[in-house]
Amino acid sequence: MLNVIVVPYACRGAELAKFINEANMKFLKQITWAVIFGIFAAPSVWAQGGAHTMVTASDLKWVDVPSLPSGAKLAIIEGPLNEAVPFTFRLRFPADYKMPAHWHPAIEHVTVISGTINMGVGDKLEPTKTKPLPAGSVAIMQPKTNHFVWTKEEATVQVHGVGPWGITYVNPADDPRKK
Ligand SMILES: [Cu+2]
Repeated sequence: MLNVIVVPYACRGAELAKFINEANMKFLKQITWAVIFGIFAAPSVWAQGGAHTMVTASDLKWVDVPSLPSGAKLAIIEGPLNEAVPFTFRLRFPADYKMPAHWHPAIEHVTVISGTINMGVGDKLEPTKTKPLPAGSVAIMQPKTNHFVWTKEEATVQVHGVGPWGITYVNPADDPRKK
């Protein structure tokens, strides 16, 4: 996590202390966010506060996702995910990946960028009850709707919506954060 503090010109004494304090608060907020979502390296490409943002694929910072079964990678484009603001992120699933039934507190818009994912609705992952979604496909899941995903090949999806975001597994035993 890179935290660059730029000290403004002619800023000294109490002002400097206040400035550093504010920078620290911001840093602490980032850490809190990282702990909540179990992400330990905050990407530096976040778009915040309505700034015009242009991100190329090579700008993305891929990190592990402790809230998902191991093997998936996440890259945040816009956030933070735990606030009531628009968010955009990408998830990359390896081949033969299984994401057990789960739900989200906000609408989930999924756009398949590459590969094919297989998605279904229900309380339990059933590979025969899914629809293949190849690159270019879109899925829109309503809040608290149980759904599941599996892959045969590596696939990347982009997820966007309005936070706060989260994931709850139908069967708590499936939650890797509790293992
Ligand atoms: Cu989901």
